[in-house]
Amino acid sequence: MKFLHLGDLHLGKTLSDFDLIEDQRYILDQILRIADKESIDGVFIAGDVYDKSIPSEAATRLLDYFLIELAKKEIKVFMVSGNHDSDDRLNYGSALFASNQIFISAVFDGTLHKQSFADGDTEIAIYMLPFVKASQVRHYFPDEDIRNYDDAVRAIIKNTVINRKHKNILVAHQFVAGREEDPALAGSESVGTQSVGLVEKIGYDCFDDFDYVALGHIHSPQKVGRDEIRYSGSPLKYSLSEANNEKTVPLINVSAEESVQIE
Ligand SMILES: [Mn+2]
Repeated sequence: MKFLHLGDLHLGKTLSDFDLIEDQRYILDQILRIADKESIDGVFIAGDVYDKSIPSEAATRLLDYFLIELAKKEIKVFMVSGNHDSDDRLNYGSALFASNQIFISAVFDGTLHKQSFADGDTEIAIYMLPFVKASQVRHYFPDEDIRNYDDAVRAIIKNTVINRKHKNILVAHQFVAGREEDPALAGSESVGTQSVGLVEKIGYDCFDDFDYVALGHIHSPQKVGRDEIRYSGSPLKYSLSEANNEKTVPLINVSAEESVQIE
């Protein structure tokens, strides 16, 4: 199966007084064209779907348009919440949307939910982790000592049964890094996040069970630790720190082969 990895759409964003909605529609149309041309089976949307927890009407119309166009092409959607999204608002209608292969996981309920698909002899499992803080996770795992983001995500994965014989993909919106300070992390969405440093970071080694990790949160496209743990980056430049970014759309080909192919 072939997937596009998107994140940090920030629909409804304005830069100062400049409304980006037309630029956002333009870039989503380009992504729809890529999806057509490459015969894409599914799209990951790794959080920060909207820019604000109460999105503008124009932003909700644009997401509606994008999801409907994908559904018309019978492209599956795997969407999780980011720190800019309201969990409950993004979760609206998710049980109904699932019947159109639009899978939304925006509220953490104690379980890392997955969707599984057979592709020939290959079973592909797509796990969706909404944006979580330690305080949202702790009470589900009373036996674990959960103090920070790293503890929280590790506890969730540890309490999830993952079959390594399958191709396992995770969609998540978190601040993931190596154990060391990584200069490649320049381009995070906020300087504030970077200055907090290791406290907010999740070590990428907790994702060893996954064949691909589709991350959102950092707006510059980059891998973290290994090629298969990746930030797609935002589709448009949303801050001066992204001025020199080359924006990309990772295309992930998951097959029976040992490793996933990334273009
Ligand atoms: Mn973001």
